[in-house]
Amino acid sequence: MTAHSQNNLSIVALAGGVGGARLVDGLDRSLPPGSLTVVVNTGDDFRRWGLHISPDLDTVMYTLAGLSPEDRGWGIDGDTFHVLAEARRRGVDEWFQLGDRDLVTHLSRTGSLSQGDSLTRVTANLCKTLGVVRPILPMTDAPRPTSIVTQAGEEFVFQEWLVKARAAPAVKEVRRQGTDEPSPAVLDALDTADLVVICPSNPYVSIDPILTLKGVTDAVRNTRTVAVSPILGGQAVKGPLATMIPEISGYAPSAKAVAMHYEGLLDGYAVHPGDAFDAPFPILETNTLIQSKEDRVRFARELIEFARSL
Ligand code: FO1
Repeated sequence: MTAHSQNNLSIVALAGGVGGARLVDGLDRSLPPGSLTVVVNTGDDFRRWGLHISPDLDTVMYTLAGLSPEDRGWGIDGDTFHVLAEARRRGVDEWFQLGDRDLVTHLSRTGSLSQGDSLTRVTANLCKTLGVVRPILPMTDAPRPTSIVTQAGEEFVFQEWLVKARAAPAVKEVRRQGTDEPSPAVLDALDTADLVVICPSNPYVSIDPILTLKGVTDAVRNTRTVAVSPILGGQAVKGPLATMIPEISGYAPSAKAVAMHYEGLLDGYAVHPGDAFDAPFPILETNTLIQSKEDRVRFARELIEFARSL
């Protein structure tokens, strides 16, 4: 940690999915301007109706814009689905629910990308139109799709496994294709960070896609890093992680199993009451359930205090 930053940490949060977005929202509400950069997984990105969909970028962006539904977490609160209903009326068997207001994001992103803009620039412009001032960086500007290899030997595009197949087929392996180059902005942010926060996101499909980009794990290892467990009392708040852990690692789902996955990277770890274990780094044991806005801010402040004390 650099001397100038004792009072004003420069923080990089690694995030993906709804859990990550909720912590990022708490950090956003607790930290002064200029002190937080969010690096977001784009391994979930895929094409639907010819449009470039970036579910995790949009979940973080809508959450910071105050547009996300609190219960579901993704998409836009109160959105309508007239386009989807019309497509279904015409016989399109559509399983991915794109809302009418949400579609504006995908249309705009796809149009700008097709004119040669980078995903980093496109994301910054989308954020601007929604009044989001925190820098939200896609982990890379090039495609890096995640796929799921099942124990039955099938390979699914990530969203087809998660949404269409309802994450039911047991997972053998998570694969990544495409680039392993992070965007220059991501490397710059990590280079000047005093603290990395690994959000309570799925380690296999949200955080690993970021960590496995060239130079990222080394940068994280060389920076003070705290993670927040996405497993609370053996359960994931949202998503398929609790079944993925035993399927992929052979361990029972626990905060400890996630920490073992991040071996060598953590200087501190936040877990839910009852989830603490003997670890070679300090553990913050506190209520990590952060659904409401108040809880997000309460927890983000506790986490920053904890990280400062390390
Ligand atoms: N998740 C679902 O379970 N069903 C959907 O139909 C769905 C649509 C959707 C549309 C836009 C968007 O940004 C996210 C959407 N999600 C949907 C969520 C998304 O599949 C996952 O939350 C993330 O990819 C997991 O990180």
